[in-house]
Amino acid sequence: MATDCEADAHRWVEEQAAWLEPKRIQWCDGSDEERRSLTELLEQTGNFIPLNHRLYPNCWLYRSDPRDVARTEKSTFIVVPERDDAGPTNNWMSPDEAHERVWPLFRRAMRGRTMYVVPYLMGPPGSLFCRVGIQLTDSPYVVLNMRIMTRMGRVALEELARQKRFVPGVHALGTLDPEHRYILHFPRTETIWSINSGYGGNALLGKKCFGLRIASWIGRCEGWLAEHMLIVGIEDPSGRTRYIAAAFPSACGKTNLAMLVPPKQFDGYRVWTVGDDIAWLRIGPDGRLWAVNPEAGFFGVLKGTNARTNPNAVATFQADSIFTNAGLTPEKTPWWEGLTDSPPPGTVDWQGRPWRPELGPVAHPNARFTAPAARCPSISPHWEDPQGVPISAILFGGRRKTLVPLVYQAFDWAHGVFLGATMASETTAAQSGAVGVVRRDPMAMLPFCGYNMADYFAHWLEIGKRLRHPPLIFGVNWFRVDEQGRFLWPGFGENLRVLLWVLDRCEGRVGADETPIGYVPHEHDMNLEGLSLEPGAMTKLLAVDRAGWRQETEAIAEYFEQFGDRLPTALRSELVQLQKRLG
Ligand code: OXD
Ligand code: MN
Repeated sequence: MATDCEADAHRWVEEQAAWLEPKRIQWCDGSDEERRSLTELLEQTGNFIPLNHRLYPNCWLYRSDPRDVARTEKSTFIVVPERDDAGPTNNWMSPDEAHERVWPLFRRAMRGRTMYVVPYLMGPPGSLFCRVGIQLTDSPYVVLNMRIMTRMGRVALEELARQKRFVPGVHALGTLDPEHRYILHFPRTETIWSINSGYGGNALLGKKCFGLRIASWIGRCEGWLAEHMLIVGIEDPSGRTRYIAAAFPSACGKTNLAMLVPPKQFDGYRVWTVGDDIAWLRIGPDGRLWAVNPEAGFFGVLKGTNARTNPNAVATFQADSIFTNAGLTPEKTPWWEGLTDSPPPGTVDWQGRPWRPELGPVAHPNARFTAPAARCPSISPHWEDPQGVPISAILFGGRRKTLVPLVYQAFDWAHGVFLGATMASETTAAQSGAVGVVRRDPMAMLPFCGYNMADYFAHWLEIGKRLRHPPLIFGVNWFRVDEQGRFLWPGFGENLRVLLWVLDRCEGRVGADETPIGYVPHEHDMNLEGLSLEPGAMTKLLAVDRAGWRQETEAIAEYFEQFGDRLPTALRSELVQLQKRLG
């Protein structure tokens, strides 16, 4: 006997099929057989190219449409009756407009094509965090990616029978025309529609659409958090592991931090990867914050990834992975900027053209790998624990050339929420648009919050009140440069030094300088052994430039304006106090 939820799912699939009019419907089971047949089908298109199976077993290179290479934030909408409920930082559409203007684009959108029904899980099976999504799609590439990024197929159908509801998502490739591209989220009905893109966050609906935008709204209603955060465990030589969750905007090194390899001076330390992009966090019965990674794979940025910067990622994507928009060497291996010094002669670029420097980069700057988390050498033995892992510290980081110190600690939870709410970063290639412009990206959730950002801040403040043992909150910035534009901090594995200071603070083992912006490390409390920095670099990295921060508070005041009365008074008062401390 089908449960109500299963019956609802079947009814919904039939209704959608009547509108989309696919030639056939295929329910995906996640089997190897299914993967093989989808792969064969895609290979026939010429855009899905088998890689050298000796060097990259079971790996493929995919070339997307050149107009469809990154998340398109301008096409991404929160659909709720009142504009104010989407808030000033989201694109808003009314449900009526969505039905009148966007739903007709889906009419017969799958004509002559197969509609894949992709049941998937977000969260480990059997966990309180676990949710079911069902994505309809006419893209076999999307199915193959969802198969890596989520627990997909039979396991999700089994869970469906146990759940009361699922998150429906309809995805159609359409014409890929960016002018008619829409990624719509209906938080009230927990529904997603996406048309005219087949790329990443626009099309793999489990990730940003469900995992963050819809889940952030569900979390608000149910009292938990869905965040754009990596989760990493640090094991010390005594064998004790503590966990940190960290929010950074796209393409700021989240995957590298999640898979960090300790520098050689840190013998006996191990770093464990729990997740690299999304954390769902709940208050545990012990009053601490517990986190799971709801995904099952990594959709990481290739640019700059190599055996030195991220050996764990390189080992992860060495098999069973998909490379999107990388170049291709004559040896049939993928190539991207930063993999080696220069591409081997005869390399073709991400669009399949024999590469010449005039053509621009070999790989698209937002070229990605899709790889199973279970393949990662540093994957935590606890990454699928149903209750998640306990979080000792939360980091908020951005890409800032100036002003923001390497690390500083918020005075308390409310100040930490202020710190997250006001973080800013220079834009990267992960989103369409200009690169390198400083924009406010609160909690790195600017493009991912499914409701009014001011209410989201209030929700964070509420969570803090309910936490008996809240994690400490820190700001970090790996991207400071000197007058010549050179990075002051080496980053990558060396970031462990910062994480250890953070954990020392959590244990109350070290003091700090109380500055107007928060607690800043005493240089002697950071383990800098074996690190060769420019003379004076540490002083610059830890300096608090009062005049610069005074200007920053003006920019923050202006940015807060847009939230009007909805901005929690606690944040306004944090700003006033900061201004006072700055004098
Ligand atoms: C991502 C992103 O793909 O943040 O993770 O853009
Ligand atoms: Mn991300």
